[in-house]
Amino acid sequence: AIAATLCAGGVARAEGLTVGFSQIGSESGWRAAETTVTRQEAKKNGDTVKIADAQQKQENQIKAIRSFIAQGVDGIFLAPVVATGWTQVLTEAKDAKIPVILLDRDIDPADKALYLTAVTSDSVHEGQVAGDWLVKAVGSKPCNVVEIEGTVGASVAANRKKGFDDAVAKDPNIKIIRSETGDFTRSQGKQVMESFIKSVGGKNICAVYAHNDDMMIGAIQAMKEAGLKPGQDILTVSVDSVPDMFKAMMAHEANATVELTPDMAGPAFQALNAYKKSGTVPPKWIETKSTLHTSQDSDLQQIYDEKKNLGY
Ligand code: GYE
Repeated sequence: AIAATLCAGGVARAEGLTVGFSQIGSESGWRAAETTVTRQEAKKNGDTVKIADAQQKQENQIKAIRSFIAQGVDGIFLAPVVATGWTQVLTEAKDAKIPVILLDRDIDPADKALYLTAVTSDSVHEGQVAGDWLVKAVGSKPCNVVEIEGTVGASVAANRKKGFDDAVAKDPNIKIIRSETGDFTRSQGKQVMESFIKSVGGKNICAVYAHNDDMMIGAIQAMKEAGLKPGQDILTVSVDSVPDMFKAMMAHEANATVELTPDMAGPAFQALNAYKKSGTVPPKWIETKSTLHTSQDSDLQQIYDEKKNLGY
């Protein structure tokens, strides 16, 4: 056992790290994939990850973080369900000298002293990419948009709304006529779309913007059940690029999705290892890419297959 921990020169090799990950839950296909990829990345790095599923509740996340602190983990990954209310518990982690890395969502107030780095996309930009796509797709005709928002209080929901609003505000033809939360889930996305169709009439809706693909997949179901043709009569644009969205685009039932990698943990493990083992301080923000895919692309099947191999 001792030999295994020695390098060629007889110098002790640093043992793998133990990381506690306070995960939000499994509300979307994207998040389930993020959890899977986190496990894979821990294994690849020779690290250990303990994952606590908070079932969408901040109080459960706070309990999990306190438990990780009590266990003396080497680092904590946190995907904050909502943006506010973290100062106290993150100060406790800081006092215990346990670095915290934010995954996929931000905190507010953005007290940068409370975490080592944040691995996230630019979620305002994601909304802009979605909005810019819609402006082009709509052309010069009037277009009533309904919006299905993510979890109330989550940084990404506020940001995806802002980016989209800014982009479509440039086009006087486009009007956002309804906006409601679907909490990032398929079932609520479907319910919200049903209520939009009821209140404004399917024929009066020109496009749907959903803050994630799962809600859009629910909305597509609602449109089909109401006898509408999503992807044709009603344009769709959403965020994540889960495999099922590629299926929907290949079936011409959806139009566009902004891709978000579920691999937030890879860069997080790298940053934590470099910090713990050589004191390297990472930048405060490690930004992941946002790529647009549309139903007109020729590589949809290929990307679907790649995603399926990745952890989805
Ligand atoms: O887009 C959505 C998930 O925080 C970026 O949360 C993440 C979002 C993701 O539930 O599907």
